[in-house]
Order: sequence, then structure tokens, then C-alpha cells
Amino acid sequence: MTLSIGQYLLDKLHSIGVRHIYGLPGDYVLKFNKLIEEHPIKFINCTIENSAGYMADAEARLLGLGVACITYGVGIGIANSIAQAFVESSPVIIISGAAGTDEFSKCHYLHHLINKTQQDQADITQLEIFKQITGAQAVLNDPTTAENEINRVIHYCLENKKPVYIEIPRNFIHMPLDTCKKIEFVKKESENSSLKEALDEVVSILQKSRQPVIWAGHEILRHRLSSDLLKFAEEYNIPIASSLLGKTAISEHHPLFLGLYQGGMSRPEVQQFFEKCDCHIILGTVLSDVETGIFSAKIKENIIFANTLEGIRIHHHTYPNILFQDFIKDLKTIKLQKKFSNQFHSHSSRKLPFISRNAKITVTRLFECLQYYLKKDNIVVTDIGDALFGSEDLILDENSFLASAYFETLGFGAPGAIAAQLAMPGKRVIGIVGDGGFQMTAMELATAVRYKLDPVIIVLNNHGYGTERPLLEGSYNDIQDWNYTKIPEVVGGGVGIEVRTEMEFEKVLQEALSTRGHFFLIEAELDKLDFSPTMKRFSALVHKNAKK
Ligand SMILES: Cc1ncc(C[n+]2csc(CCOP(=O)(O)OP(=O)(O)O)c2C)c(N)n1
Ligand SMILES: [Mg+2]
Repeated sequence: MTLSIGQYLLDKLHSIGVRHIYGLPGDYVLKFNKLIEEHPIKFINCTIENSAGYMADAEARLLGLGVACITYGVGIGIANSIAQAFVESSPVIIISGAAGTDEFSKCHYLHHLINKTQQDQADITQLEIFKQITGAQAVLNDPTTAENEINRVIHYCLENKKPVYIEIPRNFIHMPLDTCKKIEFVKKESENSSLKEALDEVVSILQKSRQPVIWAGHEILRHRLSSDLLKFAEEYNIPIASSLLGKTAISEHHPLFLGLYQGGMSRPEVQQFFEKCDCHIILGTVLSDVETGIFSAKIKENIIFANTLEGIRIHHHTYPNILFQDFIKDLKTIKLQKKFSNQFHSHSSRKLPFISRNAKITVTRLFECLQYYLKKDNIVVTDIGDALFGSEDLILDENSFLASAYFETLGFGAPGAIAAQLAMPGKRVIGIVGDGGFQMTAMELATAVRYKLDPVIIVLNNHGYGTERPLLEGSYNDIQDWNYTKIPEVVGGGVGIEVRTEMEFEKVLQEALSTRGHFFLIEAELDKLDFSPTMKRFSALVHKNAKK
């Protein structure tokens, strides 16, 4: 039996492991929504498209692929979360319905269309927008090419870990695929001689080094290279720091884990050790303002650098035509005549104090308490603001920290935590969000109720946009205080509790972590000017730079 274009797309997604599609329906995509309803893949109704994008992104980071589905034009609110997935290299597929080509040929003035010119065969505006924030695009308006087009963009998404865009005019959803010559999409390969030379230079640099350190970024996670990297590090006893976006690139309980390095924003002992090392091995990170602690990171000239954007650079030499993944995988095969001593005291040996006082809860004590109760099966999803700053030094297992740590878009926390809980039902997800970021996407908690998902959401209520206060204070940083604990009543499920003291927080956290079956919202009442140590270092750096 010949499959329709819509059916083929769903079967293909299912065959590569997709189990959920996050989105909202709309008339241009309804027939596709119906197909999903009749398919083993489950459609997760979200409250707004940008959250659907965040949710698909969270699932992509955890499971290797996420899918979102929108209707045409009015669904472009998803562009923000897709831009996040693009810059942070998260493999998300966006499927959009579109007006039928038959309808468009009769009249160009159709609802939801943007249609800048009257010359085109179809409205190309949305496609043009997504060309800026996705790595590959396909419009499925030809049954003879649809199969190859679907395979081409999916192949691109999986190989490059970048979002891709698929548009289906609604008159093509049920159209049978037509015979076509199948194109095989071959995997890119590294040039062996270049790879060998690069590895030889790695050997010669490390042979001369006294103390190297690895700085691991998010591309290690996206390309699933953590165990390859660890094998190399363990063989020669090289400590590993992570970047912020690369947090949990390896398990932070591992004795070789140094801590999170972010220049002057790092914990002082991590910064000192990292900056004293005489060889920096920087793998899979982009040296952005955020990752480098507003460019305060001190990197040695003696550098081994690799990422997918800029390729492989060792000292002053660049090596062309080497795939990032191959370089990382082959590092463990090099032969050194030495082992390093690694003078650093392991991060995971730090003991954090138990909380028992009746004092007002502060950001610092809240994170100390959280650390105390964290288990290996916890995943932490944060929004930006002090939710992210405060979480930087939590000790977590491999690939169990999600944040918009480079694009820095607010609103990811709650939907990201809900999707993470759906993607990893055996784990317990803790979402940490500021009151400002929470107000952007809090309504997604209704989705948690509908699908019986039970993340613990901690709202850091510091009464406004705390991160911005030390930068430039004004009334624009104040927000309307919500009655956060009433949200469960509005969305029809979950439990909401406000805590004001350390002891209250500890008690409610313990209860939340030991109760499953519904979400828990913990509102922590904080002072307006209570900041985490990392946030303080951040604002000090901003002010120092402003004086330069
Ligand atoms: C979508 C979006 N809009 C605006 C901003 C700018 N911004 C950065 S931090 C911040 C304040 C965040 O407030 P909150 O979520 O309460 O966290 P806090 O800083 O108080 O810890 C804002 C508005 C942003 N990053 N993303
Ligand atoms: Mg706030």
C-alpha cells in the first residue's frame, strides 16, 4: 500500500525513536493532527507555540530528538524557542501545516498568511523566517520528492544537531507518495591524514605539558561523546571542567570533575586551578560572552580546541576536514608516555550543611538544601536569572541539567521541566524558575495536569527581575506579585506551597521529592536584593567592564 506524505513522515519519525509531538492544532494542520491521533506517536497539546518549542527542545536534549508541530503563520511565536535550539544545537524538527496550494492559487488573501508578494506560488514568508533559525528546510508540495525531502532534513537534523523545518500544504497531507529514485544520504567522513596529524600534535603538546585541563562544552552532550571523553581523561588522569551550557557533559560525581569554569564567574578554587593549568583542551564549546564569564576567561596559548563551528585548532595550527565527533572519539586512542597527577580535590567530596534553622530562606541556603537532597535520578531544568546562576554549582549526573544558558531566553524553565518529566518518566525533574520567567509560561502547568506529569517546580520569588536590578535599577524591574500557590486551583491539579524559612523549605522539598503523581509548586519567598554568589560575581564583572 502506498503511504501518504503525512503517514510516511509520522512512520519515519517513529522509526527513529520519536514518541511525542508537542504543539497546537489549527485548520491548516488539523488533518495531520488527526493522523497523529491515529498513530502510536502521542500529540502533546501545549498552551502556546513557544512553550511547545521549549518542550520539544528539552526532549531533544535528553533523548536526542524532539518534534514540535504548529499551524501556519500564527504559530510563528515558536520562533523564539527554535532560535534557542539553533544557537544551542538542539536537534528539533518543526512541522508546520500551510494553506493548500489549490486554495492559494484561487486567492492569495487567506487567513494566517503573511504573503509579502503576489508573485509566488505559495506564501513563502514563514519559510523565509525559519531559514534564519533552522539548518535545513523542506516544503512537501511534490509527491515525487516528498520522501527524499523528509529524509534529507531529518538526516541533517540528526547529523548536525540543529533544528530543521518541514512545511506541508494541507492538500498534500493525504496525498500518496509517488515513485521516485531514493537518494541515500551518506554520513560525512573525516580526512584520515588530517585527523592523524592533529592527534600527533595533541601528543606532542601533552607530552610537554605539566598540568592540562579539559573544558567540556554542550557539543559533547549533543553528540553523545561523554564516555569517549571520559575514557581519554581517565587514561591520563586529566581533570575536566564543564562550560555552563555544557554542564553535566560528564557526571559531576566523577573524581576527575573539577567544577564549572566560566572565567571570573567561577567558584574561586575552580578558577584558580583552571587558570594555572598550562594546556587548555577546549572541546565542544562556543567561546561566547556567557561561557567565558563576559570574556574574563584566561585561556593559554597552548590550546587544543575543537568544536563543530570552527573545527580543530591545536596551538596555532588548524586542521581541515575533521569531524568534531571523530576527533573526540579518537583522543582516547593516543599514546602518551605519562600520566598527570591532577592535584585538584574532587568536587563531589564537598559536604553541604544540613538546614535546620528557622531563618528566612535565602538563595544560597535554598541551593545548599537542594543539593543535600539531590539524588542521582534528578534532572534539573532552570530558567535564566538566579535560577541558573544559583544552579551552576549543583552536583548532578551526566546529561541532567537543561537551561537556555547561551541564548538566555526566559520562560524555558516550567515547560522544559514538564517535557523532561515526560521524556524521562523514571527520573524526577526539578524545575527552578524566577518569578519573572515563570510568569511567561506558567500556564503550561495545565499540560502537566492533563498528562499526569509531576515535576517539582521551585519559584524563586524575589519580586521582579532580580538579575537586572544590579545592572540598571528602575520600576521596569518590578512585576505584579501573583498568588502563585493558587495556580493548582486554576489548572485543576498539583499542589502549591509557599515557604518563608529554611526549615519550611526543607520540609516541603522533602515532601515534594517523596510524592509522585502530581506536580509540586514551591514558592520561595525571597528578599528583593538577595543574590547568589555567582550572580554577585556576574554583576561585579558587568560593572568592571562598564568602567573600562
Ligand atoms: C524572553 C526574554 N525576555 C526578556 C529577557 C531579559 N531578561 C533577562 S533576566 C530578566 C529577569 C528575570 O527575572 P526572573 O525570572 O524573576 O529571575 P531573577 O533575575 O529575578 O532571578 C529579564 C527580563 C530575557 N532574557 N528573555
Ligand atoms: Mg525574579
